[in-house]
Amino acid sequence: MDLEKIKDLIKSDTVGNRILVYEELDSTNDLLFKMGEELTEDGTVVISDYQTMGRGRLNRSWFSPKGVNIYCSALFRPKIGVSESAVFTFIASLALMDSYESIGIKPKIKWPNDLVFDGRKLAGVLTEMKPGKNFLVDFIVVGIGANLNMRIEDIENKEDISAIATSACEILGRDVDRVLFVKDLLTYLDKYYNIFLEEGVHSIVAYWVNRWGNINRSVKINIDGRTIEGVVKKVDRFGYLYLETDRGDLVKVISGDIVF
Ligand code: BT5
Repeated sequence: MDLEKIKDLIKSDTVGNRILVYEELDSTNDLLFKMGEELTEDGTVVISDYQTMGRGRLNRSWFSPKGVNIYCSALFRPKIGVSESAVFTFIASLALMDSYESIGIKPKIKWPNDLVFDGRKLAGVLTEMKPGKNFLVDFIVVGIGANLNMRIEDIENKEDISAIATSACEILGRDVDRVLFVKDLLTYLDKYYNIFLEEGVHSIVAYWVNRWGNINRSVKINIDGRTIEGVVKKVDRFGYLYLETDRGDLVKVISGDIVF
């Protein structure tokens, strides 16, 4: 399988210092989370060519057809409080943005965890955390699903996905090299992880906010079926949004889905 080649290409000290590649898994996040309980090193990466039970947030599923996209997870052992773990979703989005830009695609970030192109979902991030002692993180598993060579015409029978998704090959009109894409992705994850280690959470939030580009813009957010609208005033170190509504209230949004 071509993805095996990635093991020879990554030379970083942290992200990808150990890479496990599988033909098939239920979910890369599930395997790495189990490994994390047994003291797996910071930066360990699991990649699978296919997932039978790929997961999104809130018990949603992540469609993971064989041999076309990237499904990978990375384990981190940062010294941060449990409430700060959302910064790893930001680290993954930044790495994904840079990786897609390297192949000529400029996606947009959709808070909190999506990459979209022309309003269609190109990639998603699932960050899961094991709490340790004293409200500190034991470990974090960041799962990344990146659509590369999946053809929307091939998944027309999966209407829930084909109506909202896109992929690199749909945008570029040609297939992309999955190995080179994962190489970039892990290299950029390592870059942003090191920025986080050297400069802290604030620096990553600042990079992310800058790329997101929605400060002082009006957004609509769906929260459990209710939509609220307001102007984004800030994003804090926990990844929460602060919206100013037209009544002048400042509302803190912890989770939800941005509506276009
Ligand atoms: C996400 O959740 O976007 C996080 C996706 C993370 C997937 C990776 S793959 C490697 C690792 N192992 C796992 O088991 N998971 C991670 P969320 O924001 O909840 O979005 C889920 C929604 O996206 C679904 O309900 C669908 O509407 C849509 N969706 C599912 N599969 C998709 C795909 N391949 N492309 C685009 N949209 C998809």
